[in-house]
Amino acid sequence: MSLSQEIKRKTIELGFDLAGVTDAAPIDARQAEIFAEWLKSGFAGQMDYMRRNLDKRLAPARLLKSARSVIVIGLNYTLPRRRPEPPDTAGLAGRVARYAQYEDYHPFVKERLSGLVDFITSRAGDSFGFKICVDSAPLAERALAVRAGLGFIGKNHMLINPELGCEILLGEIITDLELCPDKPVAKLCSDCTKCLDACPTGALRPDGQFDAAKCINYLTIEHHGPIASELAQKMANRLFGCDECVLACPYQNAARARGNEQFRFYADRAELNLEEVLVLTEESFEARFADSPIKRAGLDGLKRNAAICLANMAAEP
Ligand code: B12
Ligand code: SF4
Ligand code: SF4
Repeated sequence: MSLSQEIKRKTIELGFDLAGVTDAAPIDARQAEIFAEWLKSGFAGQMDYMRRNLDKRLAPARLLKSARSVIVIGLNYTLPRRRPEPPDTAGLAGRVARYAQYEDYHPFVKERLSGLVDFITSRAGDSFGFKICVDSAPLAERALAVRAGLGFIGKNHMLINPELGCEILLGEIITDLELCPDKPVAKLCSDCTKCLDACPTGALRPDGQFDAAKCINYLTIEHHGPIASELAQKMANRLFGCDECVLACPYQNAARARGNEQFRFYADRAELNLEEVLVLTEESFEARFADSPIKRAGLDGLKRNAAICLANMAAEP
């Protein structure tokens, strides 16, 4: 068995659902262009970090000089089929995006990728260079995942695996080891438009661009300050994030439930009581969400979202 095959087998043993390898070449010119157009159109909203380190984002070798290969992993976060009912929120439920019903995936994925580095060391010695990336590194993760054969990019802009659907979190090890690259998957959306039809705000534009500044994930998690009223109304009772374009996708509907039991799921984070959110203190917020992606919104952001959800509920006929 080649080192690349051994690494992919070990990746699955470590609890990931997908693994692939690509070379460390920069992402192709068309995708770099998509990225530049996206920034120019103002679709990044207040996410200034997306404008920084652009050279690195488009070329793994800018993150690790000696880079030759990138190992890309996928972690399935489809909800467990059998799960406890969320607690009763007395008609005051604020909905939480599905990835945030699990523990924070960043440390979870990083820890297991470190385990994979240990395994590679046991096979190839300790003289290789590597860099572990999960989400926050300036790296075009979806573009690399396509190249590593994990799936294709759908009209909902998600990396979609034909068997596992869209609910896949990504992580990478950039390394100077020469590994055997996988081939991209050729599957497409054809004439389906279900995700575009399902998007409440028009963030998924008919011209194929993604206006992140209108996406409810952006508004409820990344955006600071007030939310424009026409967008706030479209949040309905979405307190943190949104999954509509993912759940509308036929590939997601056919997906298997999560495979990794160690990735902790919290049934009591599916919906939060909005009035309880409004009375959280910094201490109670920290204590409740220390291991949750929800902390990313910050206490002020979460309270702003809760107030909008309550106003939307009060305005319902
Ligand atoms: C900024 C960001 C956001 C922003 C903007 C999202 C966006 N679509 O750009 C906001 C806050 C809105 C967001 C939301 C979500 N995010 Co986010 N986000 C990121 C982040 C940090 C950067 C993404 C980025 O570069 N955007 C800029 C655009 C231009 O790039 P892009 O969409 O990746 O597109 C590139 C390629 O897809 C390619 N491409 C584009 N079109 C096409 C078409 C074809 C045919 C091909 C081949 C290639 C291609 O070119 C582009 C340039 O390289 C990444 C992590 C990372 N470091 O990459 C996570 C990431 C993309 N997010 C992720 C997730 C899970 C989400 C949410 C599902 C959260 C949730 N609710 O559960 C939503 C999904 C919203 C959506 N439909 O995209 C996952 C995606 C996993 C997957 N299966 O795709 C990532 C990879 C994080 C991770 N490590 O798992 N996110
Ligand atoms: S996550 Fe929601 S708001 Fe964002 S693009 Fe998808 S459907 Fe639209
Ligand atoms: S819903 Fe349809 S158009 Fe959208 S990503 Fe899925 S298959 Fe593609």
